[in-house]
Amino acid sequence: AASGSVGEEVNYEIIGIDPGAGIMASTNKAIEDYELTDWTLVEGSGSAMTAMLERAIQNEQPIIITGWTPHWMFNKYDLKYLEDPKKSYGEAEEIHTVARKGLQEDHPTAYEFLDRFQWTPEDMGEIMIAIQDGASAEEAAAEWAEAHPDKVDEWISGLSPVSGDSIKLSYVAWDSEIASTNLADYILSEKLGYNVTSLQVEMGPMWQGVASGDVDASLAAWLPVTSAAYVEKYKDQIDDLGVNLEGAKTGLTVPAYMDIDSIEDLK
Ligand code: PBE
Repeated sequence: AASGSVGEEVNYEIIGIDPGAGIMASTNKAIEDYELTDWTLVEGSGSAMTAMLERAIQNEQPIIITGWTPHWMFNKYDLKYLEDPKKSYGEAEEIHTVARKGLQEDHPTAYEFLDRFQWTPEDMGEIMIAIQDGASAEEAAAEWAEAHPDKVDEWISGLSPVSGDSIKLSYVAWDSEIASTNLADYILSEKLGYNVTSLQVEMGPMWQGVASGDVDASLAAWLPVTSAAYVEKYKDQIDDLGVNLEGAKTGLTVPAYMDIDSIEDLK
């Protein structure tokens, strides 16, 4: 396609998600880096974005979205990332678990589990696809845990269960974090005896909650690029427990049938 036509076909709109998400900041950076002055990044939510993607694909229409992996949409649809030669979205991302200061002393069993917890994009994908196929997030997480006792044992072996201590997790309603947080919630409550509350919040409050100590932990810290603004702001007030998933990625995403390959083609 001639380069100008893609913009006209999609009304110069990139379909985004919740305004606080890191991928929105990266996309605004891409708009600057690639001088996409005519383009608008449309705010919404992860679920509104995937609904629009589904509709576009059913009609074989063009659409440009803010995509990330792990995400079930890459399993369900034939999608491609647009190349990003200027690295507006960075390189590979990893997802870290962050905790409030003092969690290790106050709840050593929960802390040790959260510190050990690490899985793969394929593992996370199994829960996301089960949810997409109609299971509730709680059911999908419980079924995954019961189907992978070897992995769960690695995370909890030798830990002493507690009797009903409270733990608060927080997460944003992105499909990847719905999967990880529901699994951690299940293991902490069913295998380790905690009374777990998983709070669904916006991204700013999620970081602020861990930094202030109102929340014990979050499994949703995408690094180094996606959460950079929050890490910069709160790094001295949180405890970074390290990677829980390697091989994540963010970027502009289109259906494979679209005749463009690079963000540069949008100019
Ligand atoms: N995401 C999924 C998040 C992190 C997890 C890529 C939508 C973001 O901040 O953009």
